[in-house]
Amino acid sequence: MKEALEKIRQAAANELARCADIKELDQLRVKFLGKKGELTAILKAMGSLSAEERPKMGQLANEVRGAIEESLSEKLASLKEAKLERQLRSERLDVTMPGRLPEMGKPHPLTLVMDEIKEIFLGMGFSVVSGPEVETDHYNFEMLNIPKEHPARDTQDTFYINENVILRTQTSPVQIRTMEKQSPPIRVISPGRVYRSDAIDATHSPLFHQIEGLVVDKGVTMADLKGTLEIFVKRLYGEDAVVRFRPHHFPFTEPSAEVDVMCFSCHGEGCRLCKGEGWIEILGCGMVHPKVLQNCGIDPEEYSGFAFGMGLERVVMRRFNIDDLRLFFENDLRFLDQF
Ligand code: 2NL
Repeated sequence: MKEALEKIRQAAANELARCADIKELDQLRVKFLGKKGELTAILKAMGSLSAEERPKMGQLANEVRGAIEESLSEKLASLKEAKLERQLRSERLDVTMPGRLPEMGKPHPLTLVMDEIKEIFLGMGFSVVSGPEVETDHYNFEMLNIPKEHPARDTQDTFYINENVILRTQTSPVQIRTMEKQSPPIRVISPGRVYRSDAIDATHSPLFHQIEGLVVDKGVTMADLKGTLEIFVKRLYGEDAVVRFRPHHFPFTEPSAEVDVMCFSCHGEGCRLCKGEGWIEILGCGMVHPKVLQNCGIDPEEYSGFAFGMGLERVVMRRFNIDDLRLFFENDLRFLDQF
């Protein structure tokens, strides 16, 4: 029996030394000290010993149990420590590492210049109005004195939703709606998206942006139109910008004009930028046609007004020397990050 106890002590010491994880250690505890364990089996057999032998063996058995228990708890402590050590190593944080830079967004170049243009007109007492992009033939054409046979109304040029509903081809319908609702004096600009049934290339897009403006009051003349637009162009392009008005035709204004600014590259000589013209066209304008005023319930005998319209993309392209309009709509950050 003594040899059996010594064997258990030795076996426990060997197996504990080899044991490398906590679960396995628990299995060893059961194996050596459990109710069905090796030591318990020996204690049960103690009854067959003589009265002389029993206490000695009992003492030895207790000693072996004590030794195994002590080794088990030492081993448990060292396994736990090793586990914590591993965890600390694998979860180590380097608090000195630089932080990740937050990616800052920025305004689109079209938004940038649109805001600048709005700001110029707000500074001259205009307010900004907006309206639907899906419009009726009535507001987009009829009210603007655009005749039935006008090429702009062709299905080749305009997106038709149905016979009477279209995508607006200009932002003028917003100003028509303003004149219907508001009585003069009116000083508004209407910036926004407009649509034309064009194939996409470097200078055309089925979606682009327009800024239109409208002033209606008593005694508004062509001089007001010229003064206002000249100030606008100089604020946009610089005080030394040279402006010229050139007769034109629009169905909704009479008289009508186009506004050119002298080419800043060749100063009127003619170069590649202005295609040899010496001048660059930037907007169309005119005195609001009496029929248009009348259509909106404004008496043309009492009131007069001027209106103008310009395309935003072309202004932005010239400002930043951009040669392909498609860049505005492709969301390529290599392009957008430059502004
Ligand atoms: C251009 C020319 C223009 C207008 C737009 C307008 C609006 C109303 C009444 C009369 Cl409600 N006219 N707008 C007038 C003249 C020219 O735009 O070349 N746009 C890109």
